[in-house]
Amino acid sequence: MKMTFRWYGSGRDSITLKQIKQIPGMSGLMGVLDHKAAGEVWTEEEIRAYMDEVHEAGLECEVIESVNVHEDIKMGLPSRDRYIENYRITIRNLAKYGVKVIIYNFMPVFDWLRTDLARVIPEDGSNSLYFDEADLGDMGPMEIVRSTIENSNGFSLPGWEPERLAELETVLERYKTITPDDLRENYRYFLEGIIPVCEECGVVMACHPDDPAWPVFGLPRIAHSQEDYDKIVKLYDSPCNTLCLCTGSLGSDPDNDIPAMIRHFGQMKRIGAMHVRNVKHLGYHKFREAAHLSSAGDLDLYEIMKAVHDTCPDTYIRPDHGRMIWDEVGRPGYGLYDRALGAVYLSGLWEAIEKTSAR
Ligand code: DNO
Repeated sequence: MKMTFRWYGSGRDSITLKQIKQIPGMSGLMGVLDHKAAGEVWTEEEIRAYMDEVHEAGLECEVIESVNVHEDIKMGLPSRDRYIENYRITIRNLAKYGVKVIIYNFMPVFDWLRTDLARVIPEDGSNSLYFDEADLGDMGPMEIVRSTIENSNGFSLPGWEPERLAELETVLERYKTITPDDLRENYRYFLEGIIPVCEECGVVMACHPDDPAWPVFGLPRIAHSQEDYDKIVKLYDSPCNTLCLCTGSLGSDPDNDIPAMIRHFGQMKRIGAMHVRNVKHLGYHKFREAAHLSSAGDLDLYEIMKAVHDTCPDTYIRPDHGRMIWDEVGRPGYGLYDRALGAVYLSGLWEAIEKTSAR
């Protein structure tokens, strides 16, 4: 297992590489070129500059996140071939700089979605990302986009890049005629275009789940349950077609048994990376993000780490979103303190599991 951290790049993150390096047990990053629009080529020069900086800080970067898939690919428009070609070039460029896993998603329009980015947790006065479908009912997509961007403390949020959302109304309209099966077929076409390139250059694609783990605004969503992922891995049968098992995204639906899902896909060798965090269920389609500790939420992090240890021990993990604690101001979900606590807690669980299983 390699413990990693998400970092957005100099000038785009409230956190420095030095701070990340000082978190015990941190091997490197799940990196991102935050300024890239979906469909654009990530050039060698841009990748090299990011990697040089990371390596100088004594960190690795074998995982890259959010190489976003252009909406035309998801919608199956004729222009998709151009964007798939760009994606292939990006995969090759990333491979040249040591990238082994690319985390992406195939969610129409929205990446993750929340109705409050800083909901105060009454027990301790910290705050975290929160979702209540009842609040969404009053809002509508345009309004949620506005409020999410306005409340992000001046930072861009992954998946909420302004240029991606510029044509929102047109795109939402187009999706009305696209069924989940259509979306899956478009997904197959995409995988047929890119997986052979991954096989050639030793890169694994890891599909991030829908977050929250159910359809929103009537948009088709096809990656939020074990059944969904069974279909996805069959769309293109290759060890390079894997999932990024995000415990908090999938765990927003109490019907998803996360340790069982890890064992299922881990045994199949189809887990390319893990995002690990806890979630507290508050009612129907209502939850908030919690501290990583099992007792702080509804997921059993010991069972989660045990399942990883037993079935995919070589995977990459990052502590996913954290709460905002100790008066930190930063990108919602991506502060330093709570994610650092999460990383060390998960490393502690790992050490205990390793030592007891070696006996
Ligand atoms: C949210 C992140 C996601 C993830 C993308 C990958 O905070 O986990 O934005 O990086 O879905 O494409």
